[in-house]
Amino acid sequence: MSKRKAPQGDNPNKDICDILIELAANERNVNRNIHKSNVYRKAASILSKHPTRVTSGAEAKTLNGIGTQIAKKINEILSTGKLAKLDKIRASESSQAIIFLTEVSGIGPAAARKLADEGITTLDDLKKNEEKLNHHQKIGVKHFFDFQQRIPRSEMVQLQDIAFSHIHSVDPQFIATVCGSFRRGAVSSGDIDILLGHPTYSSVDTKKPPYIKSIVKTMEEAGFVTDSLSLGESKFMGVCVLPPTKTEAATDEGAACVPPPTKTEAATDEGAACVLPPTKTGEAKEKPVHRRIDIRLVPIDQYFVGLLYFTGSDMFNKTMRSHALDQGFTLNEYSVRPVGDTGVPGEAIPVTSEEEVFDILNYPFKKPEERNL
Ligand code: 8DG
Ligand code: CA
Ligand code: CA
Repeated sequence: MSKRKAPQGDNPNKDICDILIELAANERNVNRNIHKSNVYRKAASILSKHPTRVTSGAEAKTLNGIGTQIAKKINEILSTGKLAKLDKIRASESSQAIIFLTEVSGIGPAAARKLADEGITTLDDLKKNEEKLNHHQKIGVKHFFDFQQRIPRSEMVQLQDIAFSHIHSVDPQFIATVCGSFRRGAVSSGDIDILLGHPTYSSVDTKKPPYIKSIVKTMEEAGFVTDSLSLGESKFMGVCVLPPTKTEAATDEGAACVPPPTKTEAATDEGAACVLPPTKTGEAKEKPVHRRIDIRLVPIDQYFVGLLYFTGSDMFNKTMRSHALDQGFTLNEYSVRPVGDTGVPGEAIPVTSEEEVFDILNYPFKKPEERNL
């Protein structure tokens, strides 16, 4: 999951949600208690959709997904404006270091603790200790500030168009969908998630075709993909970037760089930032930001179950999986299968659309935009 989450819009309980999200990050990254982390995340997600300000823990507890412990914390926040538990976490240097380190792409909770124990706690420390980092983590450090920024939807559309043109230049028969938060209609996304299928590749084929490698090679040659984090037969994780615009290209050659449009002396000092000239709309343009890209190849008979899974949200997936179990089915990213009396899953049920999966599970169809749990 990408580490930057979308900002919440109008939310009368935003302060409480922010605290719960911080507690969730602490449980996941510092205590490595995924279950507790998910309990806090679910509570924050439910509360963020509540239309009015909650006035007590008891009121919050009437919402499905908020239990006694969280209700108590809500009472404390409402009466004191803060939470002692969180103040303690914030005061702990080692917790703060671990939480920061896990913001770097490729550094998980275990690696973060190890690095923090060795006294490596800042971005500078990471840069000075590159030999302790694996390839993915080095790229995470290199693009730290870029990866912190969410991708506006307009740029997602551009990235999608470029990615699809490369994919279809390899073979026009590929079926590709940008999933994740983009497919759920988000105004911004953490990364670009592409699901890929090909009509001639199905799960009966024992050998995986080298599609991903051919596509990534094409994207690298075009300068669209700049770094690879991992490249396998069914999954690529990497970095991509929009091509520079004409003025940016000129600047890169040192021709069109102008001083910042400000009259302060400091700004015209030697070494002051070089900004790109205003575009036609009058806005100064910045260099394109490097973005995380994931491409997953799935057999065509698993495409629609994969589409459902990779569209998410992960909270929605959890809800759907538990609903499936209630209905006597097991659902994952590969298949939907009936579970017999013995508890052993049967054969995958063939599906040719997302709607069919909802039908099988007797769950009212939700459009992607309705899956933002
Ligand atoms: P974002 O990138 O805008 O932050 O959000 P996202 O698109 O919803 O999240 P993502 O981390 O890029 O994951 C894409 C989808 O993959 C997600 O919506 C649902 C599915 N997914 C899960 N569980 C997990 C998981 O543990 N890790 C990842 N990477 N994906 C998961 O359901
Ligand atoms: Ca995503
Ligand atoms: Ca992703």
